[in-house]
Amino acid sequence: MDDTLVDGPQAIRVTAFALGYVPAGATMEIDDNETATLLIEAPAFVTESDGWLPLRAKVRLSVPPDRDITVYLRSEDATEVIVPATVVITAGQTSAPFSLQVLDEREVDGTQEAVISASVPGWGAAARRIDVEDNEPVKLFIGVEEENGLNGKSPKRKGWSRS
Ligand SMILES: [Ca+2]
Ligand SMILES: [Ca+2]
Ligand SMILES: [Ca+2]
Repeated sequence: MDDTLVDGPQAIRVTAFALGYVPAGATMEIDDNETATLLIEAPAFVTESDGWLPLRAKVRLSVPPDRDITVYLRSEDATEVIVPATVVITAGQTSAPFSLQVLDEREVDGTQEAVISASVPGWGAAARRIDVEDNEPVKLFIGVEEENGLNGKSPKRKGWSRS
């Protein structure tokens, strides 16, 4: 079905009637051929302390759709950032905001690259990298171990340590 509408993949209900048979239905998906480009806008840097970032990211379409478009979201590293499963760009709009949840773990893991992706079946996908900075305090200290008398041989040690 080639129309001029930017309407995304559509579920077409095909119903067959035949004398003496109960109506049978089948659903198939027809991909739209009026394509639009999908983009993700999101902060380039976040920190683990940010936690819940309400509506701080956005999916954007190059042209407004003629009907509501469901965009599927995915976080490639769900240990760093969580995104909702879907967001809907309503007809006539070119963007829809969504929230980010930055996870705060206790691991000293430095800055991690978290990639989030958005896709509309038949339209391809978009991806966006978010650098998630660690918030674990890194304590530097000089430790001097005391001899504990075990064989009298425990060496005194100086060192750098992270905790
Ligand atoms: Ca943390
Ligand atoms: Ca961490
Ligand atoms: Ca982390």
